[in-house]
Amino acid sequence: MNKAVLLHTGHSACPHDCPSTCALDVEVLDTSHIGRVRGAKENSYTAGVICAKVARYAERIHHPERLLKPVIRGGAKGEGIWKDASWEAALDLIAERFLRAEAEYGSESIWPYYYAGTMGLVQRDSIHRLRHAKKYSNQFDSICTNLAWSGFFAGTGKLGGVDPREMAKSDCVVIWGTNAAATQVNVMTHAVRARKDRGAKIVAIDIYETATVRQADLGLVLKPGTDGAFACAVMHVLFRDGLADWDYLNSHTDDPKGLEQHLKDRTPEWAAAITGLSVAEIEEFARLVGTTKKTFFRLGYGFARQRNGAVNMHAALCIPAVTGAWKYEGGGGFHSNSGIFRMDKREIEGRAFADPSVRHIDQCKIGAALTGDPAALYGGPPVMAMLVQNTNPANVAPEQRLVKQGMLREDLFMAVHEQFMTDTAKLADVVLPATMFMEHDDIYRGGGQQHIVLGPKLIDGPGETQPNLYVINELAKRLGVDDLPGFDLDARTLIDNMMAASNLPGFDALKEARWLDIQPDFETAHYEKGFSWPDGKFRFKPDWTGGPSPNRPPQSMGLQGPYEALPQWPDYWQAIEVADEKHPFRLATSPAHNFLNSTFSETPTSVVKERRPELLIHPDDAAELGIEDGARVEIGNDRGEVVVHARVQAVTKRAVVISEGIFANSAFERGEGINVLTGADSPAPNGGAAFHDNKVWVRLAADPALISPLVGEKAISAS
Ligand SMILES: Nc1nc2c(c(=O)[nH]1)N[C@H]1C(S)=C(S)[C@@H](COP(=O)(O)OP(=O)(O)OC[C@H]3O[C@@H](n4cnc5c(=O)[nH]c(N)nc54)[C@H](O)[C@@H]3O)O[C@H]1N2
Ligand SMILES: Nc1nc2c(c(=O)[nH]1)N[C@H]1C(S)=C(S)[C@@H](COP(=O)(O)OP(=O)(O)OC[C@H]3O[C@@H](n4cnc5c(=O)[nH]c(N)nc54)[C@H](O)[C@@H]3O)O[C@H]1N2
Ligand code: SF4
Ligand SMILES: [Mo]
Repeated sequence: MNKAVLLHTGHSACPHDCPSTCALDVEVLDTSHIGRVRGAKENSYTAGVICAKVARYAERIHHPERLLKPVIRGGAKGEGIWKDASWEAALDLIAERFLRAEAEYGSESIWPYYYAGTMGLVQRDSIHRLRHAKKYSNQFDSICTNLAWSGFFAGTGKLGGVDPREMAKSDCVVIWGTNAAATQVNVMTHAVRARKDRGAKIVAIDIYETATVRQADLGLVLKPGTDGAFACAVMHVLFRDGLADWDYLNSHTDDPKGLEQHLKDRTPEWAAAITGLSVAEIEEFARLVGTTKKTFFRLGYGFARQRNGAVNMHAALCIPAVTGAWKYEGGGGFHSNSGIFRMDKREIEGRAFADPSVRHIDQCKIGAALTGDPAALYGGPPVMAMLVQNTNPANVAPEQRLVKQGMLREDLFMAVHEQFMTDTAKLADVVLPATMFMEHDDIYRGGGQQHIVLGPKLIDGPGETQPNLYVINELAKRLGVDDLPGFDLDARTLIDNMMAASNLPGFDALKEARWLDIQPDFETAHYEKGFSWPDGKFRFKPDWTGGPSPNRPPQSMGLQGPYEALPQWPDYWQAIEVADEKHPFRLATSPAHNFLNSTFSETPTSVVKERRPELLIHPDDAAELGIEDGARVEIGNDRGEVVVHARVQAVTKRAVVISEGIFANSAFERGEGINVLTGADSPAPNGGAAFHDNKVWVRLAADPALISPLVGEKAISAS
């Protein structure tokens, strides 16, 4: 028990990459310690509820293994020998190596690499100011949202939808392809309210019995990558049984007659064979959503992490357009609100100095890029130096063997700014200690809701930790670009300037108000006056390859994947890794309840609760392979193989296996994580990462001594 007394309750926002962006009340114990963290009761979306891992944030912020001092590599790469350094010396070294790479290979040989460790607009996005000022290589952000966003936007023309709080006013809430009970607990808060207050039904659609499926009134477990087939059969039934809203279809959609015709042979029998669902399940769901007008479709990211994911997202989104659910309060669709915030980040990102001729490198293809694949380098120079901030690619990126092999290159210089000695930091030349969100100022906006929430500094960071902004501004000085506008500003001024440019209140006003609710009105959120295309019609027949789309790669990269083969209408598009004789199983790497990507894989309670990397396998499959519960099993494909422990449970369809969570690579027997098995090939049309779409073989693990040494380890031991 912490004996310190409560100094005051501080207010903040959860900075993690979670659609909920909870408003937080924090027990501040003294100038450097916090106690419990709670969800703000007065915030209408958070509604006093947060996940357990953030409630016990004291475990993470006061963790004994936090990085406290800059260190410089003292032994071979990855060997783990470090020398303490002053900030001055560490930053000087980074600048010297960046300038050397620039002189020898050009500015594009430096690749600042970032992602979503913090979602704060200042601390996350200031890295772009340095990038643009120095004409360093751009990053094409592909690891998370591309497939889902492309699919949603293809229908509506905008990333926005029904107010998520309206879920509480629904008669049926369909939670599709998101394990909300684990990944965004607040969805459950509002859905359960509807069930309590008005007897609403909750439906969950996943590929295994998740916590969300278990809490649902109707749980549908289908085969991975088959949601498009399911959605088509549902719409077939809606048209067949007179449950389509023709008034709505005629006024709000592009070609409903064409759609009806196209779906004629997409029968429940056809879909049952593809999805593994029964005809009765498909009919039941179709009848439910067809007769319950106030049905809220809460569409998640997870079911889009398949190579046909954009098509599946769009197909699911077509259903409320057929039933006309959008017309009703509590009805319609929602995926992300990212299109409703109009915040002017130009100064933070230094967009004024961006040079359109500078290349982009695909974030997911970091392995190929670092190992010199010309296609991944887009004709530019090799990557010779990196600043990695806010992300852990050696663990979370696909094609992990290539990523590690690249990072172990003797001639690559890599600086990592981190809170912990992550898998990525371990492979660095310089590691800089970072503050956590309560130790610096920042501002956040929701993805799964509609608030802008301030996160002011509440306590001092430990040791010599510094915020991301400090690193960027200090490097700018040493790299000779600090005379450009923006580099002399602190976080509060950057926030004030951004808010002023966006016609929104500044830091002090927001500190008082804590958050801004910028929910668009009913008419806008429900697309009453039309969808966001020139003709105002929802598109059943999307323009996948022309026209605008969020996450569209820059022109120099072109469209991605087999985009010519994209189906015209919603359909089952067999672009996934179909199981074959050599790889009879389909593997998904779904999120773990107590981690957030690789974050929290270091906190004691999360580690205890998640235990060890495991594989959920169906009892009938396990029996055929002679695998007992708890056995060491090896899973593999052409990209590699890892050993995990079997958990024999009847929670999936046959031949589907699930490995939850992104455990640290060191949690695996051979020091290689689950992303050894995932691919970095680009799905159509806008790239992305198909983390849940892997064909694999599964077998009882052989004697470890018989297994060949791995790329990363080999390189480490050879150097
Ligand atoms: N506890 C926890 N919370 C998190 C995260 C975490 O790792 N752990 N990650 C955070 C991040 S970065 C994000 S982007 C969000 C993501 O949150 P979600 O939107 O929930 O997306 P995913 O985590 O990718 O997967 C969600 C579910 O989709 C299922 N799924 C996979 N393939 C298919 C399919 O083909 N069809 C269907 N119907 N379902 C499928 C998976 O089994 C999983 O249960 O969550 C955030 N919150
Ligand atoms: N197999 C598999 N792989 C996946 C996924 C999956 O479902 N399955 N999900 C994918 C998805 S959706 C995503 S979004 C990516 C996410 O991947 P990442 O963006 O890499 O997210 P995290 O793993 O949470 O790592 C964030 C890191 O940032 C650090 N950090 C946090 N705040 C700060 C800060 O203020 N400053 C600095 N310098 N560092 C900070 C944390 O300590 C942490 O190590 O992973 C992807 N990888
Ligand atoms: S639910 Fe998501 S946003 Fe809320 S506290 Fe947990 S991780 Fe943060
Ligand atoms: Mo994500």
